[in-house]
Parts: sequence; C-alpha cells; structure tokens
Amino acid sequence: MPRDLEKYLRPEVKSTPFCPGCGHGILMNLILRAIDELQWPMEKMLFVSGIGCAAWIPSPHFNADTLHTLHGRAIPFATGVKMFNPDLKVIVVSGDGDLTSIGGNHLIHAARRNTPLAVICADNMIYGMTGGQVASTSPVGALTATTMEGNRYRPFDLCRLVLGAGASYAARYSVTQPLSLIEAIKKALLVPAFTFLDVLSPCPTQFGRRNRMDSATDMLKVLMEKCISREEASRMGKDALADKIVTGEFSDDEC
Ligand SMILES: Cc1ncc(C[n+]2csc(CCOP(=O)(O)OP(=O)(O)O)c2C)c(N)n1
Ligand SMILES: [Mg+2]
Repeated sequence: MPRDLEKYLRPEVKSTPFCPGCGHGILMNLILRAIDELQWPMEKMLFVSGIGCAAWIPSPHFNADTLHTLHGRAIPFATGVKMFNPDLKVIVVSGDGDLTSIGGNHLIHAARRNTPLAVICADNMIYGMTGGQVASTSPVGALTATTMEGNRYRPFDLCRLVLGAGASYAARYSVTQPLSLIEAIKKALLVPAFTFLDVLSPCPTQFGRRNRMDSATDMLKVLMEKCISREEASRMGKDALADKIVTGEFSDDEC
C-alpha cells in the first residue's frame, strides 16, 4: 500500500488475507486512490460486502463504516442503508460469485430499480475462497474444482447484464489497467444512480494453477494480452475477438 493511502486503513489491521499475486490487493489500492483523488471523507461513505476473498477488500481494512454481510446479500443490505440514509454514499465491493452467482437476482433488480449504489465487482472468474468452484463468470472451457473437463457454459457479460436491466453506468477494466480503472471508479462514485464496475482480478491460487498459468506473473501477462479496448475490438473480426476481453465504459444505448 502506498504510504499516502495508509491513512485510509484501520491501524490495527496489519496484513491482508490475499494470496501472493491476487489482484484484489491492487483493486483495494485503486479504490482508495480514487477516493483520495476525489478528496471524499470516509465519514460520507459506507462500504458493503458479502462473503468471499473479494469481500475482504473493504472489511476489515478500510478505516470507514463497513458492513460485512451474508453471501450474495451485499446489495439488499446496501439498499436498506441507502433508503434509511439517502445522503450516504453506499459502495458495494464484493466478488463475482457473491454478486453475480448467488447474488445475481439482487444485482439485476437493483439495476432495474436504478438504486443509487456504486457496485464494484472483483471478478476473478471463480469462487476463490471456497476452493475454486465454477462461477457464472468462468470462461467456456475453464478448469475449476467443479468443471474438471472444462466449463461448458457461457459466462455472463456482466456489463451487458446490468445495462440490460437498467443500470446507468457500467465499465469493465482489469487491475492491469490501473489508470483507466481509477477514472472509472471515480465516475461510478460520482454518478448518483446504479453504477457497476466489472474489475478483472487474477486469482493465481484457484484459477491460474488449474488453467496453465503457473505463476502470478503469467496470469498478469495473460490478462494484459487478453484485455483490449473497445476501439481495438471494433477493428477485429468475431474469431479474433473470441479469446479477448473487451474493456472500457459502456452505456445503455450501446448495449
Ligand atoms: C449461503 C452460502 N452459500 C455458500 C457459502 C460459501 N461461500 C463463501 S464465499 C463463496 C464464494 C465467493 O466467491 P467470490 O464472490 O467470487 O469471491 P472470491 O473468493 O473469488 O474473491 C462461497 C460459495 C456461504 N458462505 N454462504
Ligand atoms: Mg471470485
């Protein structure tokens, strides 16, 4: 953690639970960088998370009000708080499994209602904490603890999903695109509506080791190769795009 961001951390928490090479630590850093650039006081914000490695990003680390809730239920808790105290900026930070698999129904209905929440999904394409089971974000063919012959099903395109349901803003970036991601986090916080960020975050322990990416560096390299901008994507054919992840900001009229 950069020295100037340490003021946002609870002094009694001395380390993180993240494995070496986990992208969640980078995302934690970038969320705090965005808040620092906005110069927002922590007292004006509440961070809500569910259960999973990603849910540990705000809690117990952020020196702010945090709600560490139930698996899949971060959005209902966040909605309740926002209704009770509309002046509070309510930010949900949780995992792909938590927000989009078990919690998928809450996600689409909060988007449909355009509930003013900023939702940041730390997407490692797997259930990391519980041993690497397949998630609704796992790519076709992915080897996981529950798809030992390869995942058969298409993953959700999370940005299209929430925009189709009614979200005002959705963006996708990888932790390997830190500057764009900081800008997207700031935008997601500033828009007073339902906003969503799909943040690709490597999980070397559960995803990488099963899918021929033996080191944390390998996973980062693969993400850097796979993630392309919308502009680059617009110049590519369907076959070339099949193995790529399109990153950028998306809005409902383009969905
Ligand atoms: C009702 C319920 N079902 C299942 C679990 C077990 N569980 C805890 S975390 C988790 C998966 C979390 O995955 P994700 O949100 O993607 O976070 P990651 O660990 O990958 O960062 C599961 C299945 C639980 N705690 N509660
Ligand atoms: Mg996950």
